[in-house]
Parts: sequence; structure tokens; C-alpha cells
Amino acid sequence: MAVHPATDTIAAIATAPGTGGIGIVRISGPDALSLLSTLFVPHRPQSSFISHRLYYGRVVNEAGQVLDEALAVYMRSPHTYTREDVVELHCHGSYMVLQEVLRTVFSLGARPAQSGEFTKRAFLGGRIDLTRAEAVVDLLQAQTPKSAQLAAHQLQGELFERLELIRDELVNILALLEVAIDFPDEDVEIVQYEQVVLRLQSAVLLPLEQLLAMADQGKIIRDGVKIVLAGRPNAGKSSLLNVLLREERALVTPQPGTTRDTIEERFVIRGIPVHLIDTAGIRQHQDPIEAMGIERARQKMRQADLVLLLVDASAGCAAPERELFQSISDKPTIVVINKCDLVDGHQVANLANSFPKNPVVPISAKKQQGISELQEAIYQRVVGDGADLCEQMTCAPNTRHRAILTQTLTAGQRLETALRDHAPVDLLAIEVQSALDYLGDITGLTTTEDVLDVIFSKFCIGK
Ligand SMILES: Nc1nc2c(ncn2[C@@H]2O[C@H](COP(=O)(O)OP(=O)(O)O)[C@@H](O)[C@H]2O)c(=O)[nH]1
Ligand SMILES: [Mg+2]
Repeated sequence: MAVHPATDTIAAIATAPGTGGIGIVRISGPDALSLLSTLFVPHRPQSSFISHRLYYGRVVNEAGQVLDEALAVYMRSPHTYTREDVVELHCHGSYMVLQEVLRTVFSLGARPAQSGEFTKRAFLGGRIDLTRAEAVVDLLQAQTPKSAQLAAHQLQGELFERLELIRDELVNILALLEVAIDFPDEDVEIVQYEQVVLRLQSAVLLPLEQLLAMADQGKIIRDGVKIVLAGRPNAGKSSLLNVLLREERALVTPQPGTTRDTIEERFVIRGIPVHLIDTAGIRQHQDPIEAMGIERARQKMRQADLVLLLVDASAGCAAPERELFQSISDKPTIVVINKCDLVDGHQVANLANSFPKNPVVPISAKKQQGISELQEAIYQRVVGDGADLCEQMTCAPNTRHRAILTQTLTAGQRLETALRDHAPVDLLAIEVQSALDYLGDITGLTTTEDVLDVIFSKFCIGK
């Protein structure tokens, strides 16, 4: 990415809207220091501001009226978030005050920052690569400690460094090939094809595959999973929702058809955000409102990542369960046999046998039995073989990275085939270059302007 030092100065409120203990106005660009000198009057008169030092004083408007008592810091380029001169005014967290301070900053010549523009400047200034910039959004939007931790690692350059190692190896391979291109008439075989294949496998293909596996797990850790509770009316879906949430969220009554609309709640199972949806029980004879609820239930099941099919142990598995089971045959499903407190173990085992292809977990929502086993089964079903990876992961490529990593891997695999076929070196070099270009798209080296716009538009203003 070409680096253009910005000529304009941007400003925004960097703290969340609403009332808070403090609120920060952030300014970045060549005029930051002169703006500070105009609108901030230090308690002890200063001839100049020392970089990275906090000053106590008053913020004043163009007319010299005091707007707030504040702490101000001037951070001289390049050791700043944006690599430009940055000023932060730590005011009282009143939205009105902050708006007034910001208006003054604008009237003195700064312009409003766009979403993510501070981070975009950090990227364009070469302080961070694109994966680190994207980690900032992940960090701000993290829903669980685990996803916050992954974002923090990525912000430290974990993903970037892994990509750099792959890139270094590709550059080495390219250098080898270029020697052969430059000396086409040598008798000796300059390119040791087999050796290059081995290096390609261990230092390029394998790490790319690992990153792709991390991307899949990362999506689960970051975005979580949508789990739908389905079953006949009265199977105990709402009771289970309440138990999992540990609160009386949904109405539970002995009357079938109590839940008509869907109820959606969020909670966390072993670090994975779960979006849990309770639905109207599926049955035939209903009133129009219940019918709408049932249609909505079916729609939610289609969108689910995982369906918990509840079966009432005391009622057994009959046509409604079978029909429901058929309709979601393509969905990952856990069969939950509820109300096990009402029947004996033999009956539970018989019922479980009617679902030979799926995990079956016996529970009693009422007695709160089998709940931790159910949570474990959910975790296993969601993370699958990736459980170990999930625990150990230190970075989580996002959907954008995943798509490009796949393209990089494909280019790498084409290269592998071409090497095995002892293809002409110039052809090999083209494949290496294409893999290198893809990697550059991930880290921002060759990313196009419109892709950057999409990425930074996901940020909030002031970040
Ligand atoms: N004995 C027993 N009753 C339960 C259990 N789970 C739910 N129930 C009862 O079954 C009835 C229907 O429960 P509810 O959660 O509303 O079912 P839903 O229609 O599937 O949402 C209520 O009277 C619950 O108290 C259980 O594990 N054991
Ligand atoms: Mg219900």
C-alpha cells in the first residue's frame, strides 16, 4: 500500500456515546499541536507541550469561554496510534461538553474523522498491517474473554508473523527459481525439485492448512453458534432454556402451546458464545397465532447451526418427532430426552435406540439433571475435532482471511503439482508469485482501496 502522509487533521469523540466518568476527544494530523495550543490553557503556563505528558488545564472555545476542565496529552509523531501527531483531551464524560469541544476543534480547522479513520491512518502510515487493524474491530466487538484474547494476540501480530514466515519461504523458493531462469543453459539441474516440494509442504502448505483450521474454529469462537430448541409442545423446551440461562426467562406451563413466538437469548458454553432460540412446539391443530409461531420455528431451525430436538420421555417418540426429525435431517442435531425423572432407565435406553445416528443426551430439565452432560455434548458437536485446537489457538483468521488463505493454498497446491511434473521454471515462478500476491492481500500490502473501505467502515467513529 502506498503511504501518503495525510495533509488534513481529523477529530472525533473516541469514547462511547452517553454519560461517562471521562470522555475523550481525539485529534490526529499535522495541526494537532497548534489546535491544542489554541483551545487548551494549561494550569501552569507552558511555553511548549512535552510529548506523551499529561497536562491539567481548561478547554476553551474560540471566544475564550471555558468549556471544561480537562487533562490533555500531546503525542508527537511517529510514536502514536496513527503515527501522526496526536492530541487527546480527557474531558468530563458529558456528551454535551464533548460535542462543544469537538465543534470548537472543527471550527479551528480539523475535519470529522470517518469510521475507523484513525486506525486506517495507522495502517497507511505503516505502523500496523491489515490483520492488526482488523484485530482492533474484533477486540471492540468481542463477546467472550476467549475471543477478546484471540483479537489481542492478532493485534500483537500473531497472524501477521505466521503469514510472514510463509511469505519468506515463498520468496526463497522464488529466488531459487529465478537463478534457474537466469541461467537456462546450465547442464546441471539447478532446481532440486524434490527438495523444493518438501520445503513447500512443510513451510507453506501445512501452515496454510493450520491457519484454515483456525479460521473455522475462530469463526465459532468469535461469532458463536445458533442453537434452536425444537420439539413437540410440552416437551420441556422452555424449561431447558431457563435451566441453561439459569433464569426464569420463558413461561413454563403444563398447557401445550404456551410458547408462541420465538425467544432468543445469549449465553456462553466453555468460551463459545451461544445464541439460544426457544420456539413454539410443532403440532398439527392450532390457532392462527400458534400456526405463525410454528412457521417461525421451522424457519429458525433452517437457520440453526445446531438443533436440540427435545423428546418427552414420558410421551415417547411418535409421528410428530419423526416428522420433525426428517425435516431437519441435514442439520447437526442432538436428541435430548427430557423428563427422565418420570420414567425408568430401561425406557430411556429404548427411546435412545430410536435415534441411532445422533448423539442422545438424557436429562431432566425439572430436576436439573444431565445439564452439564448436555453442555459438553453441545461443545463437542460444535467444535468437533477442533476441541484441542480451540483450546490452544492463538489467532483466528476471519472470513476475509479465510477466503484468501484458500486461494493461497490452491496456488501452493498447483505449484506442488507443477514441481512434481518438473514443469518449466518460469511457469513455477508464476504460481509462486500468485501465492505471494494473495498473501499480500491479507496483510494489506496489495489490498485494493475498495476492500480497505469495506474493512474500515466496520469500525466506529473515533477508532
Ligand atoms: N417431570 C418433568 N416435567 C417437566 C420437565 N421439563 C418440563 N416439565 C414440565 O412440562 C411442562 C411443559 O414444559 P415447557 O418447558 O413449557 O415445555 P415446552 O412447551 O416444550 O416449552 C411444564 O409443566 C413443565 O414443568 C422434566 O424434566 N420433568
Ligand atoms: Mg415453550
